[in-house]
Amino acid sequence: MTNIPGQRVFAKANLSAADNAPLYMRIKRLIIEATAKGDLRDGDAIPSERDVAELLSVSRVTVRKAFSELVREGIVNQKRGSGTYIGGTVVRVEQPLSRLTSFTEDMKLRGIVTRAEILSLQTALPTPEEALKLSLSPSERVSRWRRLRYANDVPIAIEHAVIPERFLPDASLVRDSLYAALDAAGFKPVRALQRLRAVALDDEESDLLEVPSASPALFIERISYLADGRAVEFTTSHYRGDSYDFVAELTLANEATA
Ligand code: 16G
Repeated sequence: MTNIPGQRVFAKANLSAADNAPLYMRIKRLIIEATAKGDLRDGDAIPSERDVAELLSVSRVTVRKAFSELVREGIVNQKRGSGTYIGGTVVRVEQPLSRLTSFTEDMKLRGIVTRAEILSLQTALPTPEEALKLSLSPSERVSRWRRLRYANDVPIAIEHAVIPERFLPDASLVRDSLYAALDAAGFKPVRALQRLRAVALDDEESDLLEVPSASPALFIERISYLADGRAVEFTTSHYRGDSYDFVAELTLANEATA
């Protein structure tokens, strides 16, 4: 058995027989308590299923059940062929709700490497909803990008952006950043309205985001505007529920204006 930091936690452990909780829950609790006490830290390796089973005199099936729940809850992550480590694989990002930024800018500020995979790109007449959101006449064409956004190589959002063609006549110019392309064309948005709600991902979205089917996600709709008031972007996105915290600053309502 290799000597790794997590081994001490299990070597000292005593799964109290007086405890009524199922064994796998007691193993989970052991790991969670060790992280709370600082005995196990982010990035620490924990012993293999087989080693934990041996150290605690329990079956491997029990340990597997505890590990798979811990993975699902983002407390540990498993790297194929390498082992189990404390901490989730997904970066967790805080986005202030009052600043208009792009995905690329948001991530760059945090030193996170991003990329965008274009899942589909089309230019067509707007749907009635798109025409309404972007205040377009039904004959004004739009381009639509469906992109999978990665943070440090982990897929964290699916974005569907709709932009009137007149702002970006050559849709192929959009590489990693839509806002950079809009900026280069002289149409970077300066203001946006955003609404968000919780949803469960469908099977296709779960596959793309590499999470179990029906995992929770944030559905976000953004309409952004140019300084002259024209709508330039209508984007709907699904963000993995475990990857983004949206933070809003609240001030006490002034009684005179409330
Ligand atoms: C953000 C915006 C999205 C925008 C994108 C541009 C949210 C919820 N959405 O992801 O509306 O299209 O940034 O990013 O914040 P890009 O310039 O990196 O393509």
